[in-house]
Amino acid sequence: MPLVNCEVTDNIGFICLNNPTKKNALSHEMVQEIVEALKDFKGRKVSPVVLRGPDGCAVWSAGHDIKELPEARRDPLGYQDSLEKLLRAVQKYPGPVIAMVHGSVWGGACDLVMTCDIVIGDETSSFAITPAKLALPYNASGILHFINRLGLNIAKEMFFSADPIMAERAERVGILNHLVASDKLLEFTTNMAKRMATRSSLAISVIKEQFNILAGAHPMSPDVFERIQGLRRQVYDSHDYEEGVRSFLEKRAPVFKGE
Ligand code: LCV
Repeated sequence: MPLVNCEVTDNIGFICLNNPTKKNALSHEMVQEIVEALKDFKGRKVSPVVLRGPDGCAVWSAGHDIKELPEARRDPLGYQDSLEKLLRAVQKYPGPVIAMVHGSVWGGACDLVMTCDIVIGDETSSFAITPAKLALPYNASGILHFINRLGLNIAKEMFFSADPIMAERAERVGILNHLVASDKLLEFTTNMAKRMATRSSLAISVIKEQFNILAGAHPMSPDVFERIQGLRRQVYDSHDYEEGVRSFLEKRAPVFKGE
């Protein structure tokens, strides 16, 4: 029995979490199926992707599968943890990943939703980050997701209280891009995805990667610095850069060639 149901409509990919008995807990197995689906969609140049729960689900996802958390004295959210692999797969997907939320979102699933590019929820949606409930040390990249999205005070309140933020406030503080009535949620989300699907997928994929680099660029690690320098070097080594400077000095319009 698959743990996620996938379909493509009008080149929009839908991934539906489907393990209601375990409240869509993000087990290794479920994460593997989501990552495989993203790989398949990427190969088929499907974009955008909508990540959703089943119709009418009370719980969108209960977060990391607690039963799979390592015993004490091992990093419970290391780089190779399946949840972390899933977050990176969403960040790296070369197109918008939209979280469509009906129901409650817990723990690592809240980080997953916050890692998606756009979040659209209805009046039943709520969001809680819960390491404080498990006496679990969250990781730096996860905390950065919340700071980038919400600012320090809301992020601290969420981590320190582990209380769910309900739909209305979730829109106010920036977790939700849009709060939509539940009977309009799929139509609204699909229409937004359809509009994005008419834009340049090349431009969107490069702009998304720039967001990834810049959002993760503080503090600037050597790897990030060198990657940004490499991108900038492609421009300042180009004919167009020379042409831009020369045309200004010769008081004429530049003739750019895109190289
Ligand atoms: C495995 C589960 C889970 C689950 N794992 O239904 O953010 S961090 O750092 O904490 C990170 C490490 C993380 O994500 O940790 C997980 C954080 N998640 C939570 O704290 C939510 C835990 N779940 C719940 O609070 C309740 O299950 C909710 C409120 C989601 C739903 O409550 P409800 O009464 O509707 P049950 O609790 O009865 O759950 C139904 C089945 O799903 C399992 C749970 O053990 C139960 O399994 P059994 O039927 O075998 O007893 N389940 C729920 N959440 N995260 N398994």
